[in-house]
Amino acid sequence: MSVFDIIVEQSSQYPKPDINFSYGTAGFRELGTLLVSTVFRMGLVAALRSKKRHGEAIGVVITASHNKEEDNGIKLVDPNGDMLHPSWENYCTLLANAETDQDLISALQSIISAEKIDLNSPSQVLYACDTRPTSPLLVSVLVNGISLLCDNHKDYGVITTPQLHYIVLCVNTQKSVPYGVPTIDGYCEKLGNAYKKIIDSARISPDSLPVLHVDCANGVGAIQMKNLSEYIGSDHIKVQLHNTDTKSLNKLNVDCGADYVKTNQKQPPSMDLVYGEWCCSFDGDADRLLYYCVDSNKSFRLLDGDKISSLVALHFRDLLSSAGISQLNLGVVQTAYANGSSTRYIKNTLKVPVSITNTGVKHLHHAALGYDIGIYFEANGHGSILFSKKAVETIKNTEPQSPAQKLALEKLLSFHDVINEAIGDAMSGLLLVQAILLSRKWNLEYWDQMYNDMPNKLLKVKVANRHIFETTNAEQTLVSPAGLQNVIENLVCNYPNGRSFVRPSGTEDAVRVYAEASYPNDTNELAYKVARAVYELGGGIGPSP
Ligand code: G16
Repeated sequence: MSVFDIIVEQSSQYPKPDINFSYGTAGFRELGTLLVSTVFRMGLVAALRSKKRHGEAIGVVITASHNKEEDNGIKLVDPNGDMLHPSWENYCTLLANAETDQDLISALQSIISAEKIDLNSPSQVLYACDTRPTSPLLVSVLVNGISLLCDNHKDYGVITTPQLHYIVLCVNTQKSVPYGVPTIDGYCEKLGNAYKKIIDSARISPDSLPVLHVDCANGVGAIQMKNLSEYIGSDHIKVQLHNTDTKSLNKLNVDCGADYVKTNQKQPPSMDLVYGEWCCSFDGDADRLLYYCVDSNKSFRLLDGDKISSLVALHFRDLLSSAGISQLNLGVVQTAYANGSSTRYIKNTLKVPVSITNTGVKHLHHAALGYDIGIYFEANGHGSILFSKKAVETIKNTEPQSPAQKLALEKLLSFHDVINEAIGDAMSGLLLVQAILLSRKWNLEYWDQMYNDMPNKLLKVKVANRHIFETTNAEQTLVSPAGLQNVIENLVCNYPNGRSFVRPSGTEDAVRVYAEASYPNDTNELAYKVARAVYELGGGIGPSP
Protein backbone atom coordinates (compact mmCIF):
# COMPACT_ATOMS: atom_id res chain seq x y z
CA MET A 1 0.00 0.00 0.00
CA SER A 2 1.41 3.43 -0.89
CA VAL A 3 1.41 6.26 1.61
CA PHE A 4 -1.37 7.92 -0.40
CA ASP A 5 -3.53 4.79 -0.11
CA ILE A 6 -3.04 4.88 3.66
CA ILE A 7 -3.91 8.60 3.75
CA VAL A 8 -7.12 7.87 1.81
CA GLU A 9 -8.00 5.04 4.18
CA GLN A 10 -7.41 7.19 7.28
CA SER A 11 -8.98 10.32 5.85
CA SER A 12 -12.24 8.51 5.13
CA GLN A 13 -12.77 8.40 8.92
CA TYR A 14 -12.82 12.21 8.96
CA PRO A 15 -15.24 13.46 6.29
CA LYS A 16 -15.14 17.15 5.48
CA PRO A 17 -18.19 19.04 6.75
CA ASP A 18 -20.11 21.29 4.38
CA ILE A 19 -18.05 24.39 5.14
CA ASN A 20 -15.77 26.60 3.12
CA PHE A 21 -12.63 26.81 5.27
CA SER A 22 -10.14 29.62 4.97
CA TYR A 23 -6.82 30.12 6.74
CA GLY A 24 -7.61 33.38 8.55
CA THR A 25 -5.80 35.95 10.68
CA ALA A 26 -4.31 33.24 12.87
CA GLY A 27 -5.12 29.89 11.22
CA PHE A 28 -8.47 28.12 11.11
CA ARG A 29 -11.27 28.88 13.58
CA GLU A 30 -14.61 27.06 13.67
CA LEU A 31 -16.86 25.18 16.01
CA GLY A 32 -14.49 22.59 17.48
CA THR A 33 -16.69 19.68 16.42
CA LEU A 34 -16.42 20.80 12.77
CA LEU A 35 -12.63 20.89 12.69
CA VAL A 36 -11.87 17.15 12.78
CA SER A 37 -11.10 16.77 9.06
CA THR A 38 -9.10 20.00 9.09
CA VAL A 39 -6.78 19.02 11.95
CA PHE A 40 -6.10 15.65 10.32
CA ARG A 41 -5.12 17.44 7.11
CA MET A 42 -3.05 20.06 8.96
CA GLY A 43 -1.06 17.20 10.48
CA LEU A 44 -0.12 16.27 6.90
CA VAL A 45 0.72 19.90 6.03
CA ALA A 46 2.91 20.31 9.10
CA ALA A 47 4.89 17.19 8.17
CA LEU A 48 5.30 18.40 4.56
CA ARG A 49 6.38 21.87 5.67
CA SER A 50 9.02 20.28 7.91
CA LYS A 51 10.25 18.06 5.06
CA LYS A 52 10.47 21.13 2.85
CA ARG A 53 12.66 22.70 5.56
CA HIS A 54 14.86 19.57 5.75
CA GLY A 55 13.57 18.39 9.10
CA GLU A 56 13.40 21.69 10.98
CA ALA A 57 10.67 21.54 13.61
CA ILE A 58 7.20 22.86 12.78
CA GLY A 59 4.68 23.65 15.53
CA VAL A 60 0.94 23.11 15.67
CA VAL A 61 -1.28 24.57 18.40
CA ILE A 62 -4.89 23.53 18.82
CA THR A 63 -6.52 26.69 20.18
CA ALA A 64 -9.14 29.29 19.37
CA SER A 65 -7.53 31.85 21.65
CA HIS A 66 -10.05 34.62 22.48
CA ASN A 67 -13.02 32.87 20.80
CA LYS A 68 -15.87 31.22 22.64
CA GLU A 69 -15.32 27.83 24.26
CA GLU A 70 -17.25 25.79 21.64
CA ASP A 71 -14.88 27.10 18.96
CA ASN A 72 -11.48 25.67 18.37
CA GLY A 73 -8.70 26.32 15.90
CA ILE A 74 -5.30 25.47 14.53
CA LYS A 75 -2.28 27.74 14.41
CA LEU A 76 0.83 26.52 12.57
CA VAL A 77 4.25 27.67 13.68
CA ASP A 78 7.13 28.07 11.22
CA PRO A 79 10.73 27.00 11.99
CA ASN A 80 11.77 30.48 13.20
CA GLY A 81 8.95 30.39 15.78
CA ASP A 82 6.88 32.89 13.77
CA MET A 83 3.46 32.15 12.28
CA LEU A 84 3.26 29.95 9.18
CA HIS A 85 4.69 31.64 6.08
CA PRO A 86 1.84 33.24 4.06
CA SER A 87 2.89 31.30 0.94
CA TRP A 88 1.78 28.10 2.70
CA GLU A 89 -1.57 29.45 3.92
CA ASN A 90 -3.12 28.75 0.52
CA TYR A 91 -1.95 25.15 0.70
CA CYS A 92 -3.68 24.81 4.07
CA THR A 93 -6.91 26.23 2.64
CA LEU A 94 -6.64 23.99 -0.42
CA LEU A 95 -6.25 20.84 1.68
CA ALA A 96 -8.92 21.84 4.22
CA ASN A 97 -11.45 22.28 1.38
CA ALA A 98 -10.70 19.10 -0.59
CA GLU A 99 -14.16 17.52 -0.89
CA THR A 100 -13.28 13.90 -1.66
CA ASP A 101 -10.39 11.64 -0.70
CA GLN A 102 -9.19 11.82 -4.30
CA ASP A 103 -9.29 15.66 -4.18
CA LEU A 104 -7.20 15.46 -1.02
CA ILE A 105 -4.57 13.28 -2.68
CA SER A 106 -4.48 15.54 -5.76
CA ALA A 107 -4.05 18.59 -3.52
CA LEU A 108 -1.25 16.88 -1.57
CA GLN A 109 0.49 15.85 -4.78
CA SER A 110 0.25 19.37 -6.18
CA ILE A 111 1.91 20.79 -3.04
CA ILE A 112 4.63 18.12 -3.09
CA SER A 113 5.36 18.86 -6.72
CA ALA A 114 5.15 22.69 -6.48
CA GLU A 115 7.47 22.72 -3.46
CA LYS A 116 9.70 19.91 -4.80
CA ILE A 117 9.35 17.98 -1.54
CA ASP A 118 11.19 14.70 -1.10
CA LEU A 119 8.91 12.49 0.97
CA ASN A 120 11.98 10.67 2.31
CA SER A 121 13.33 13.89 3.88
CA PRO A 122 13.34 13.98 7.68
CA SER A 123 10.57 15.85 9.48
CA GLN A 124 9.71 16.96 12.99
CA VAL A 125 6.40 18.28 14.36
CA LEU A 126 5.80 19.65 17.87
CA TYR A 127 2.27 20.22 19.09
CA ALA A 128 0.27 21.50 22.04
CA CYS A 129 -3.25 22.59 22.89
CA ASP A 130 -5.28 24.87 25.14
CA THR A 131 -7.91 23.88 27.70
CA ARG A 132 -10.97 23.62 25.41
CA PRO A 133 -13.19 20.53 25.75
CA THR A 134 -12.69 19.60 22.07
CA SER A 135 -8.89 19.90 22.25
CA PRO A 136 -8.05 16.28 23.32
CA LEU A 137 -10.05 14.77 20.44
CA LEU A 138 -8.59 17.22 17.92
CA VAL A 139 -5.06 16.53 19.16
CA SER A 140 -5.54 12.78 18.72
CA VAL A 141 -6.76 13.27 15.13
CA LEU A 142 -3.91 15.70 14.46
CA VAL A 143 -1.41 13.04 15.57
CA ASN A 144 -3.04 10.52 13.21
CA GLY A 145 -2.41 12.96 10.37
CA ILE A 146 1.14 13.86 11.37
CA SER A 147 2.23 10.26 11.90
CA LEU A 148 1.35 9.21 8.35
CA LEU A 149 4.22 11.35 7.04
CA CYS A 150 6.43 11.97 10.06
CA ASP A 151 7.65 9.69 12.82
CA ASN A 152 9.39 12.39 14.86
CA HIS A 153 6.67 14.25 16.71
CA LYS A 154 6.26 15.40 20.28
CA ASP A 155 3.32 16.39 22.45
CA TYR A 156 3.95 19.41 24.71
CA GLY A 157 0.55 19.07 26.37
CA VAL A 158 -1.49 22.02 27.64
CA ILE A 159 0.72 25.10 27.29
CA THR A 160 0.21 28.63 26.00
CA THR A 161 0.47 29.32 22.27
CA PRO A 162 3.54 31.57 22.74
CA GLN A 163 5.27 28.86 24.77
CA LEU A 164 5.00 26.47 21.82
CA HIS A 165 6.33 29.19 19.48
CA TYR A 166 9.27 29.64 21.89
CA ILE A 167 9.94 25.88 21.98
CA VAL A 168 9.93 25.61 18.17
CA LEU A 169 12.44 28.46 17.93
CA CYS A 170 14.64 26.87 20.62
CA VAL A 171 14.61 23.45 18.94
CA ASN A 172 15.57 24.92 15.57
CA THR A 173 18.42 27.04 16.93
CA GLN A 174 19.99 24.37 19.12
CA LYS A 175 22.81 23.75 16.64
CA SER A 176 23.53 27.42 15.89
CA VAL A 177 22.93 30.18 18.46
CA PRO A 178 20.49 28.54 20.89
CA TYR A 179 17.53 30.78 21.63
CA GLY A 180 16.93 28.91 24.88
CA VAL A 181 16.22 25.48 26.33
CA PRO A 182 13.20 23.96 24.55
CA THR A 183 11.17 23.11 27.64
CA ILE A 184 8.70 24.91 29.89
CA ASP A 185 11.37 24.98 32.62
CA GLY A 186 13.77 26.49 30.09
CA TYR A 187 11.18 29.15 29.24
CA CYS A 188 10.65 30.05 32.91
CA GLU A 189 14.40 30.16 33.55
CA LYS A 190 15.23 32.35 30.55
CA LEU A 191 12.46 34.90 31.00
CA GLY A 192 12.32 34.69 34.79
CA ASN A 193 16.06 35.10 35.40
CA ALA A 194 16.31 38.06 33.01
CA TYR A 195 13.35 39.73 34.76
CA LYS A 196 14.94 39.15 38.18
CA LYS A 197 18.19 40.74 36.98
CA ILE A 198 16.34 43.93 35.99
CA ILE A 199 14.45 44.06 39.31
CA ASP A 200 17.69 43.51 41.23
CA SER A 201 19.56 46.19 39.30
CA ALA A 202 16.72 48.64 40.01
CA ARG A 203 17.10 47.74 43.73
CA ILE A 204 13.41 47.03 44.25
CA SER A 205 12.83 45.58 47.71
CA PRO A 206 10.24 42.78 48.05
CA ASP A 207 8.17 45.01 50.39
CA SER A 208 7.76 47.66 47.73
CA LEU A 209 6.52 45.23 45.06
CA PRO A 210 2.92 45.95 44.07
CA VAL A 211 0.47 43.04 43.88
CA LEU A 212 -0.54 42.48 40.26
CA HIS A 213 -4.04 41.02 39.82
CA VAL A 214 -4.00 38.78 36.75
CA ASP A 215 -7.25 37.75 35.01
CA CYS A 216 -6.35 34.45 33.34
CA ALA A 217 -9.60 34.20 31.27
CA ASN A 218 -10.16 30.72 32.82
CA GLY A 219 -7.65 29.49 30.25
CA VAL A 220 -4.23 27.92 29.99
CA GLY A 221 -2.58 31.13 31.25
CA ALA A 222 -3.87 30.23 34.72
CA ILE A 223 -1.76 27.07 34.75
CA GLN A 224 1.34 28.54 33.15
CA MET A 225 1.36 31.90 35.00
CA LYS A 226 1.25 29.99 38.30
CA ASN A 227 4.29 28.04 37.10
CA LEU A 228 6.19 31.13 36.02
CA SER A 229 5.43 33.21 39.11
CA GLU A 230 6.40 30.33 41.40
CA TYR A 231 9.67 29.99 39.51
CA ILE A 232 10.39 33.72 39.91
CA GLY A 233 9.36 33.80 43.57
CA SER A 234 7.45 36.32 45.66
CA ASP A 235 10.60 38.28 46.48
CA HIS A 236 10.59 39.44 42.84
CA ILE A 237 6.97 39.29 41.70
CA LYS A 238 3.66 39.37 43.55
CA VAL A 239 0.70 38.17 41.55
CA GLN A 240 -2.82 37.23 42.49
CA LEU A 241 -4.43 35.08 39.82
CA HIS A 242 -8.15 35.47 39.01
CA ASN A 243 -10.43 33.51 36.66
CA THR A 244 -8.36 30.37 36.93
CA ASP A 245 -11.09 27.73 36.49
CA THR A 246 -9.84 25.63 33.58
CA LYS A 247 -11.91 22.57 34.54
CA SER A 248 -15.56 23.73 34.50
CA LEU A 249 -17.42 24.10 31.23
CA ASN A 250 -18.65 27.46 29.90
CA LYS A 251 -16.06 29.56 31.72
CA LEU A 252 -13.29 30.12 29.17
CA ASN A 253 -13.29 33.78 28.03
CA VAL A 254 -16.77 34.24 29.55
CA ASP A 255 -17.11 37.69 31.16
CA CYS A 256 -13.35 37.84 31.48
CA GLY A 257 -10.16 37.88 29.45
CA ALA A 258 -8.43 40.48 27.30
CA ASP A 259 -11.02 40.51 24.51
CA TYR A 260 -13.88 41.09 26.98
CA VAL A 261 -11.97 43.93 28.67
CA LYS A 262 -10.95 45.61 25.41
CA THR A 263 -14.34 45.32 23.71
CA ASN A 264 -16.42 46.37 26.73
CA GLN A 265 -13.82 48.79 28.12
CA LYS A 266 -14.50 47.53 31.61
CA GLN A 267 -13.02 45.02 34.03
CA PRO A 268 -14.36 41.46 34.36
CA PRO A 269 -17.32 41.55 36.78
CA SER A 270 -15.47 39.02 38.94
CA MET A 271 -12.74 41.58 39.70
CA ASP A 272 -13.31 44.41 42.17
CA LEU A 273 -11.01 47.25 41.26
CA VAL A 274 -9.56 49.26 44.13
CA TYR A 275 -7.83 52.60 43.61
CA GLY A 276 -4.06 52.08 43.48
CA GLU A 277 -4.22 48.38 42.53
CA TRP A 278 -2.58 46.98 39.39
CA CYS A 279 -4.60 44.64 37.15
CA CYS A 280 -4.15 42.90 33.82
CA SER A 281 -5.94 40.36 31.61
CA PHE A 282 -4.77 37.54 29.33
CA ASP A 283 -6.88 35.93 26.62
CA GLY A 284 -7.70 32.21 26.35
CA ASP A 285 -4.29 31.10 25.06
CA ALA A 286 -2.30 33.85 26.81
CA ASP A 287 -0.97 35.66 23.78
CA ARG A 288 -2.71 38.97 24.55
CA LEU A 289 -2.10 41.27 27.50
CA LEU A 290 -3.94 44.40 28.67
CA TYR A 291 -3.47 46.39 31.88
CA TYR A 292 -6.12 48.43 33.71
CA CYS A 293 -6.90 50.22 36.93
CA VAL A 294 -9.34 52.76 38.36
CA ASP A 295 -8.42 56.39 38.92
CA SER A 296 -9.20 58.42 42.04
CA ASN A 297 -12.74 58.99 40.70
CA LYS A 298 -13.17 55.21 40.35
CA SER A 299 -13.27 55.54 36.56
CA PHE A 300 -11.98 52.55 34.65
CA ARG A 301 -8.68 53.21 32.84
CA LEU A 302 -7.53 50.80 30.14
CA LEU A 303 -3.83 50.52 29.30
CA ASP A 304 -4.01 48.55 26.06
CA GLY A 305 -1.48 47.37 23.48
CA ASP A 306 -0.96 50.96 22.31
CA LYS A 307 -0.04 52.12 25.83
CA ILE A 308 2.29 49.12 26.14
CA SER A 309 3.97 50.09 22.84
CA SER A 310 4.32 53.69 24.00
CA LEU A 311 5.81 52.66 27.35
CA VAL A 312 8.29 50.31 25.69
CA ALA A 313 9.22 52.88 23.02
CA LEU A 314 9.91 55.52 25.67
CA HIS A 315 11.93 53.16 27.85
CA PHE A 316 13.97 51.70 25.01
CA ARG A 317 14.62 55.14 23.53
CA ASP A 318 15.99 56.22 26.93
CA LEU A 319 18.04 53.04 27.38
CA LEU A 320 19.56 53.31 23.90
CA SER A 321 20.51 56.89 24.65
CA SER A 322 22.06 56.01 28.07
CA ALA A 323 23.86 53.10 26.41
CA GLY A 324 25.30 55.47 23.80
CA ILE A 325 23.88 53.49 20.88
CA SER A 326 21.12 55.77 19.61
CA GLN A 327 22.29 54.95 16.08
CA LEU A 328 20.20 51.75 16.27
CA ASN A 329 16.93 52.48 14.60
CA LEU A 330 13.97 51.95 16.89
CA GLY A 331 10.48 51.76 15.40
CA VAL A 332 6.90 50.89 16.33
CA VAL A 333 4.42 48.91 14.24
CA GLN A 334 0.68 49.33 14.74
CA THR A 335 -2.57 48.54 12.92
CA ALA A 336 -5.55 50.70 12.01
CA TYR A 337 -7.02 49.87 15.43
CA ALA A 338 -4.26 51.86 17.14
CA ASN A 339 -5.70 54.80 19.01
CA GLY A 340 -4.91 58.02 17.10
CA SER A 341 -3.49 59.60 20.28
CA SER A 342 -0.95 56.79 20.64
CA THR A 343 0.30 57.15 17.08
CA ARG A 344 0.66 60.93 17.51
CA TYR A 345 2.40 60.50 20.89
CA ILE A 346 4.93 57.96 19.59
CA LYS A 347 5.66 59.93 16.40
CA ASN A 348 5.53 63.51 17.66
CA THR A 349 6.54 63.34 21.32
CA LEU A 350 8.85 60.34 21.38
CA LYS A 351 10.06 60.99 17.82
CA VAL A 352 9.99 57.25 17.13
CA PRO A 353 8.78 56.22 13.64
CA VAL A 354 5.49 54.30 13.31
CA SER A 355 4.44 51.93 10.51
CA ILE A 356 0.86 50.73 10.02
CA THR A 357 0.09 47.20 8.72
CA ASN A 358 -2.89 44.92 8.27
CA THR A 359 -4.36 43.26 11.35
CA GLY A 360 -2.67 40.04 12.43
CA VAL A 361 0.55 39.52 14.28
CA LYS A 362 2.09 37.89 11.21
CA HIS A 363 1.94 41.26 9.41
CA LEU A 364 3.21 43.31 12.34
CA HIS A 365 6.02 40.85 13.05
CA HIS A 366 7.15 41.04 9.45
CA ALA A 367 7.15 44.87 9.46
CA ALA A 368 9.01 44.99 12.80
CA LEU A 369 11.87 43.07 11.18
CA GLY A 370 12.54 46.25 9.18
CA TYR A 371 13.89 48.06 12.29
CA ASP A 372 17.02 47.35 14.35
CA ILE A 373 14.66 47.16 17.31
CA GLY A 374 11.03 46.79 16.20
CA ILE A 375 8.26 47.14 18.77
CA TYR A 376 4.91 45.81 17.67
CA PHE A 377 1.66 45.60 19.59
CA GLU A 378 -1.88 45.45 18.34
CA ALA A 379 -4.32 47.57 20.35
CA ASN A 380 -5.84 44.27 21.57
CA GLY A 381 -2.61 43.54 23.45
CA HIS A 382 -0.95 41.06 21.08
CA GLY A 383 2.67 41.95 20.44
CA SER A 384 6.39 41.58 20.97
CA ILE A 385 9.71 43.28 20.32
CA LEU A 386 12.27 42.11 17.78
CA PHE A 387 16.00 42.74 18.07
CA SER A 388 17.98 42.43 14.83
CA LYS A 389 21.34 40.65 14.77
CA LYS A 390 22.94 44.08 14.35
CA ALA A 391 21.17 45.36 17.47
CA VAL A 392 22.26 42.41 19.62
CA GLU A 393 25.86 42.62 18.37
CA THR A 394 26.00 46.39 18.94
CA ILE A 395 24.70 46.00 22.49
CA LYS A 396 27.13 43.16 23.23
CA ASN A 397 30.19 44.75 21.60
CA THR A 398 29.90 48.35 22.76
CA GLU A 399 32.71 49.18 25.19
CA PRO A 400 31.10 51.17 28.05
CA GLN A 401 32.76 54.45 28.97
CA SER A 402 30.96 54.91 32.29
CA PRO A 403 29.16 52.82 34.93
CA ALA A 404 25.82 54.31 33.75
CA GLN A 405 26.50 53.24 30.19
CA LYS A 406 27.51 49.75 31.35
CA LEU A 407 24.27 49.44 33.33
CA ALA A 408 22.14 50.55 30.37
CA LEU A 409 23.85 48.01 28.08
CA GLU A 410 23.29 45.24 30.64
CA LYS A 411 19.66 46.22 31.02
CA LEU A 412 19.12 46.09 27.27
CA LEU A 413 20.49 42.55 27.21
CA SER A 414 18.23 41.53 30.09
CA PHE A 415 15.20 43.03 28.35
CA HIS A 416 16.18 41.11 25.25
CA ASP A 417 15.95 37.88 27.29
CA VAL A 418 12.66 38.81 28.99
CA ILE A 419 10.98 39.13 25.60
CA ASN A 420 9.63 36.14 23.70
CA GLU A 421 10.74 37.25 20.26
CA ALA A 422 9.04 34.29 18.56
CA ILE A 423 5.57 35.84 18.92
CA GLY A 424 3.36 38.06 21.09
CA ASP A 425 3.25 36.54 24.57
CA ALA A 426 1.11 37.74 27.50
CA MET A 427 3.37 36.32 30.23
CA SER A 428 6.55 37.67 28.66
CA GLY A 429 4.77 41.01 28.12
CA LEU A 430 3.72 41.06 31.76
CA LEU A 431 7.33 40.67 32.92
CA LEU A 432 8.42 43.34 30.45
CA VAL A 433 5.83 45.89 31.62
CA GLN A 434 6.44 45.13 35.31
CA ALA A 435 10.20 45.49 34.82
CA ILE A 436 9.83 48.85 33.04
CA LEU A 437 7.30 50.30 35.50
CA LEU A 438 9.29 49.18 38.54
CA SER A 439 12.57 50.45 37.03
CA ARG A 440 11.00 53.85 36.36
CA LYS A 441 9.17 53.84 39.73
CA TRP A 442 5.90 54.43 37.91
CA ASN A 443 2.44 53.19 38.83
CA LEU A 444 -0.41 52.52 36.39
CA GLU A 445 -1.97 55.93 36.98
CA TYR A 446 1.25 57.66 36.02
CA TRP A 447 1.76 55.42 32.99
CA ASP A 448 -1.79 56.15 31.88
CA GLN A 449 -0.99 59.85 31.70
CA MET A 450 1.50 59.42 28.85
CA TYR A 451 -1.39 60.52 26.62
CA ASN A 452 -5.18 60.55 26.68
CA ASP A 453 -6.86 57.98 24.48
CA MET A 454 -9.29 59.29 21.90
CA PRO A 455 -12.75 57.91 22.81
CA ASN A 456 -13.14 54.76 20.72
CA LYS A 457 -15.66 52.02 20.10
CA LEU A 458 -15.42 48.54 18.61
CA LEU A 459 -18.56 46.76 17.34
CA LYS A 460 -19.28 43.50 15.56
CA VAL A 461 -21.92 43.11 12.86
CA LYS A 462 -23.23 39.71 11.75
CA VAL A 463 -23.59 39.45 7.97
CA ALA A 464 -24.57 36.63 5.65
CA ASN A 465 -21.14 36.53 4.00
CA ARG A 466 -18.26 38.46 5.49
CA HIS A 467 -16.00 37.51 2.58
CA ILE A 468 -17.68 40.14 0.36
CA PHE A 469 -15.93 42.79 2.51
CA GLU A 470 -12.64 43.71 0.87
CA THR A 471 -10.24 46.39 2.08
CA THR A 472 -7.15 48.30 1.03
CA ASN A 473 -4.84 50.91 2.63
CA ALA A 474 -3.89 48.72 5.65
CA GLU A 475 -7.59 47.81 6.00
CA GLN A 476 -8.64 51.43 6.52
CA THR A 477 -10.61 51.70 3.25
CA LEU A 478 -13.34 49.37 1.96
CA VAL A 479 -13.37 48.53 -1.73
CA SER A 480 -16.36 46.21 -1.49
CA PRO A 481 -19.36 46.16 -1.02
CA ALA A 482 -19.63 49.02 -3.50
CA GLY A 483 -20.75 52.36 -2.08
CA LEU A 484 -20.25 51.54 1.60
CA GLN A 485 -16.93 53.38 1.89
CA ASN A 486 -18.60 56.60 0.65
CA VAL A 487 -21.30 56.26 3.26
CA ILE A 488 -18.67 55.80 5.99
CA GLU A 489 -16.71 58.85 4.81
CA ASN A 490 -19.85 61.00 4.78
CA LEU A 491 -20.66 59.91 8.32
CA VAL A 492 -17.12 60.45 9.62
CA CYS A 493 -16.92 64.07 8.48
CA ASN A 494 -19.81 65.02 10.82
CA TYR A 495 -17.69 64.35 13.92
CA PRO A 496 -14.62 66.31 15.08
CA ASN A 497 -11.52 64.14 14.60
CA GLY A 498 -13.78 61.30 13.50
CA ARG A 499 -12.23 58.13 12.10
CA SER A 500 -13.91 54.85 11.29
CA PHE A 501 -13.17 51.71 9.29
CA VAL A 502 -14.73 48.35 8.65
CA ARG A 503 -13.05 44.98 8.02
CA PRO A 504 -14.04 41.32 8.06
CA SER A 505 -12.74 39.41 11.07
CA GLY A 506 -10.32 36.60 10.28
CA THR A 507 -11.12 34.72 13.47
CA GLU A 508 -14.88 35.17 13.97
CA ASP A 509 -17.88 35.06 11.69
CA ALA A 510 -18.46 38.83 11.84
CA VAL A 511 -17.48 42.19 10.41
CA ARG A 512 -15.67 44.53 12.80
CA VAL A 513 -16.46 48.26 13.01
CA TYR A 514 -14.00 50.66 14.65
CA ALA A 515 -14.75 54.32 15.37
CA GLU A 516 -13.03 57.10 17.24
CA ALA A 517 -13.77 60.81 17.65
CA SER A 518 -13.10 63.67 20.06
CA TYR A 519 -16.14 63.06 22.29
CA PRO A 520 -17.54 59.80 23.73
CA ASN A 521 -21.13 60.47 22.56
CA ASP A 522 -19.95 61.27 19.04
CA THR A 523 -17.85 58.10 19.01
CA ASN A 524 -20.79 55.91 20.01
CA GLU A 525 -23.10 57.57 17.52
CA LEU A 526 -20.55 57.24 14.72
CA ALA A 527 -19.85 53.57 15.52
CA TYR A 528 -23.54 52.64 15.54
CA LYS A 529 -24.30 54.62 12.36
CA VAL A 530 -21.45 52.88 10.54
CA ALA A 531 -22.57 49.51 11.95
CA ARG A 532 -26.11 50.10 10.68
CA ALA A 533 -24.75 51.04 7.25
CA VAL A 534 -22.75 47.78 7.24
CA TYR A 535 -25.88 45.89 8.20
CA GLU A 536 -28.00 47.53 5.48
CA LEU A 537 -25.50 47.56 2.59
CA GLY A 538 -23.47 44.49 3.54
CA GLY A 539 -26.17 41.85 4.04
CA GLY A 540 -26.64 42.05 7.82
CA ILE A 541 -28.44 39.19 9.53
CA GLY A 542 -30.18 38.96 12.92
CA PRO A 543 -31.13 42.08 14.88
CA SER A 544 -29.92 45.41 13.45
CA PRO A 545 -27.18 47.11 15.56
C1 G16 B 1 -5.68 36.73 16.46
C2 G16 B 1 -4.44 37.30 15.82
C3 G16 B 1 -4.33 38.76 16.15
C4 G16 B 1 -5.60 39.48 15.70
C5 G16 B 1 -6.82 38.80 16.31
C6 G16 B 1 -8.13 39.35 15.80
O1 G16 B 1 -5.59 36.85 17.85
O2 G16 B 1 -3.31 36.60 16.31
O3 G16 B 1 -3.20 39.27 15.50
O4 G16 B 1 -5.58 40.81 16.10
O5 G16 B 1 -6.81 37.43 15.99
O6 G16 B 1 -8.19 39.17 14.41
P1 G16 B 1 -9.51 39.45 13.58
O7 G16 B 1 -9.88 40.87 13.88
O8 G16 B 1 -9.12 39.21 12.17
O9 G16 B 1 -10.57 38.51 14.12
P2 G16 B 1 -5.94 35.64 18.80
O10 G16 B 1 -5.57 36.14 20.15
O11 G16 B 1 -7.43 35.39 18.65
O12 G16 B 1 -5.13 34.51 18.30
